[in-house]
Amino acid sequence: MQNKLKNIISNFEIYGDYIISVPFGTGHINDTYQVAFNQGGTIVHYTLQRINHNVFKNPVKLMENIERVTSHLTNKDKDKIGGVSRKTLQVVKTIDGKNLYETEDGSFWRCYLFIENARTFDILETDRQAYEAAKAFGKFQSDLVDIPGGRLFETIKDFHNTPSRLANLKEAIKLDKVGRVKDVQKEIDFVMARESDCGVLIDFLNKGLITERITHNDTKLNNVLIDDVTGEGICVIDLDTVMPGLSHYDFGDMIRTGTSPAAEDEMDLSKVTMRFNMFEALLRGYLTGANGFLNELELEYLPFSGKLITLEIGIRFLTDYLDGDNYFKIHREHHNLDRCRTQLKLVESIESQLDQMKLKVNEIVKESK
Ligand code: ADP
Ligand code: GN1
Ligand code: MG
Repeated sequence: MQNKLKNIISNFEIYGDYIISVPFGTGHINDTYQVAFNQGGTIVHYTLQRINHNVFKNPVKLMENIERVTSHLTNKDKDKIGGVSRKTLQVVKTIDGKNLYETEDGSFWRCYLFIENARTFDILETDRQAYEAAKAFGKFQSDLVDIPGGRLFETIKDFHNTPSRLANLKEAIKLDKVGRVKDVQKEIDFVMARESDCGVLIDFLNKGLITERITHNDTKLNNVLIDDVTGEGICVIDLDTVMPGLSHYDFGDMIRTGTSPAAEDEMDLSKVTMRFNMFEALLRGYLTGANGFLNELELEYLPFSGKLITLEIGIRFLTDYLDGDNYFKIHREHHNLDRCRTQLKLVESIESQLDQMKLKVNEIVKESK
C-alpha cells in the first residue's frame, strides 16, 4: 500500500522526499491519508483522499464545485497572505494542472494542504467547542450566499430529501435482500410512526416558505478543524456535499453529532441523550456565524431539524443494513444496525425536549434584537 500511495502522490505538484502515508479520520465514505514529506529538512504534511465514486458518481464535477467554493472562501478571507489561507481547504494540483488524479484502475484521488495545529472531535467535550464549530458552519453558509457562477452541481441527487430516503427504506423492506427484516421490526415501527415528519421541510421549500441555499450537507462536528491554541473553529472541511440545500439540514446535523456524549455506534443506548447545554451552545454559535440571514420560519424549525435529520440518518443506516451493508463502511457485524439504534434513541431524546428547545430559540432571537 505504501508504494501505491507513494506512486499516487508523486502525480501531485509537491516537492521534497516522500516519508510515509498514514490512514486518517473516521469517515464512512472516502479513504483519507496524511502524507509526510521532508522538504529541505522540514516535515510537511498533506491530506490525500480517494473519492468513493460509487457514492460520488461524477468526481470531476465534484472537484469543480470544491474549487469554486474554496476560491470564493479564500477571496473573502482578510488574513490570507499570497492567496493561501489556513481557514479554507487549499487544493493541491496534479503536475499537469488538474485538481484530480485518476489511476489506471479508475480510482480518483485529490490532495489538500494539511492544516497543522488543529484537530477534529468525534464527540464534543465542551460547550465552547460546540459554539465554535457551529459558528464556523454558520459563517460558511453565510460566506457562500454570494458565490458567483450559477447553481452548484448536485453531487448526490436528493441527498437530504427525507421522503425519498423513507421510500428507499420501504423498498429495502420489500426486497429483504439478506433476510434481516424479521430482526428489526421495532426499528421499522419507530420510523413508520414518524412518517408524517419526513416531508415537513421539503413541503415548506416547495411552497416557497423557505429558501434553497448553498449548504454543506455533512455538518458532522468532526468536519470542522478546531485550532489547538485559540480553540476557534478554524476551517470547515469535507466539502464533497457542498451544494444547494436547506440550512436546516446543516443545523440539524450539528444537533445530531454535537449534543450526544455517546459515539454514533455506541451499543449502550442509555448513554445516548441530547444534552441541552450543547444545543444552546450550537444555537448561539450558529446564529452568530450565520449573522442574521435566516427568516422566521427557518428559525422556528431549527429544533425540529435536529429531530428530522437524526431520523433521516437512522433511516439510511437501517436501509443499508437491510441492503447488506453496501454504502457505509462497516467495521463489525451489525454495525449499521447499532448506528441506526443510536439515531432512533437520540430522536426520542430530542422529541422529549422540543418544547424547551423552541423556547430557547425565541429567547436567543429576542436577545439579539
Ligand atoms: P471523510 O469524508 O472520510 O470524513 P474528511 O475530509 O472529513 O473525510 O477527512 C477525515 C479527517 O482527516 C478529518 O476529520 C480531519 O481530522 C482530517 N483532515 C482532513 N483534511 C484535513 C486537512 N486539510 N488538514 C488537516 N486535517 C484534515
Ligand atoms: C457519511 O463521510 P462521512 O463519514 O463524513 C455520510 C453522511 C452521514 C454520515 C453519518 C456522502 O459522512 O451523509 O451523515 O456518514 N456521507 C455521505 O455518520 O453519504
Ligand atoms: Mg469527515
